[in-house]
Amino acid sequence: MEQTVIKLAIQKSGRLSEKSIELLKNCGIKFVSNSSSLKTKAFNFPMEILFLRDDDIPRYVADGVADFGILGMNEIVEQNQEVEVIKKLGFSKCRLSIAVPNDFKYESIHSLEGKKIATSYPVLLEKHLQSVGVKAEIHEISGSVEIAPTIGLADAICDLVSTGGTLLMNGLKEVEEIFKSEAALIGNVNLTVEKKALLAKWMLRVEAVEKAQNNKYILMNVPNSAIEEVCKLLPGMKSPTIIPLQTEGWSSVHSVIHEDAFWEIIEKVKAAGAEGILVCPIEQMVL
Ligand code: PRT
Ligand code: ZN
Repeated sequence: MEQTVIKLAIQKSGRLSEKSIELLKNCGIKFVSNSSSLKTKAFNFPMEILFLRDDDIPRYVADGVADFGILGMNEIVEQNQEVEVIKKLGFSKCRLSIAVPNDFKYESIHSLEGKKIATSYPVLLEKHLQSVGVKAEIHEISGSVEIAPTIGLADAICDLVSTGGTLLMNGLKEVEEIFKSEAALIGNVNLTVEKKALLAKWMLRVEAVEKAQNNKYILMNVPNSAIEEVCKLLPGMKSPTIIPLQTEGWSSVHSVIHEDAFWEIIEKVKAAGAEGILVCPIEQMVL
């Protein structure tokens, strides 16, 4: 019987490509790709990877040409194809915002009434304007949206922003954020049981990598008299591991701590008497 293989579409070249490939490699999925390949097969996981323009991914997934796809939520919602959002992936974060020239007297969204707004995201913009009861003329353009006001094509723009540098360079100010975006994994809505099982296997790895990236392995030497106090400060996966040192009266204490609480915990254990604190990255974490 032929082995089931899942087909994943990722962006061929652009802002999502590197992180999409990194996500697969961190999950231990190995494959070779070069700039001219349109598809490749993983050696050690039943997965075929298709390299496409991000705009084409929702339709390919909806049609079942690909089973899964990775792309920005902005494009997923804008295209409104029949696909399922399986998981938000936390990278390529950005926002879709309305911006106006610096000298535009902007008081509220109603300042845009009757104005011309240039965007590559007409669906998301229209939805937002409707929700706030503003009627404006939407001018759809596919690129270099930020120059539209300078060349007299529009009064305002609605475009993706990450650092804000592009707006600044073009004499524009951000006035309304209308959508928050990040990369997400989408799937076909009619997956077979076999493909769903492969998805579950892959997701177990994705989640293990995600947890590992948010946690650190910490080791420290602690005088036995301070172990109780130090252990109270360390959450660990179950409880900290304590191993006696050769030096009498001292132990090595190991634990896992969340990145967010990292510095606070280090300061506290140090104050409690811990020494020689080592912090190591974790590759995978399966709970
Ligand atoms: O060729 P293909 O169609 O595959 O790629 P593309 O040119 O359509 O997309 P690409 O690679 O530019 O972006 C892919 C996805 O990355 C987007 O759909 C978003 O989900 C995400 N992303 C994250 C961004 C940005 N940040 C971003 N800053 N996409 C575009 N930008 C642009 C923005 O349009 C503006 O021109 O960057 C500029 C603003 O950046 P700052 O940092 O100056 O604010
Ligand atoms: Zn695109």
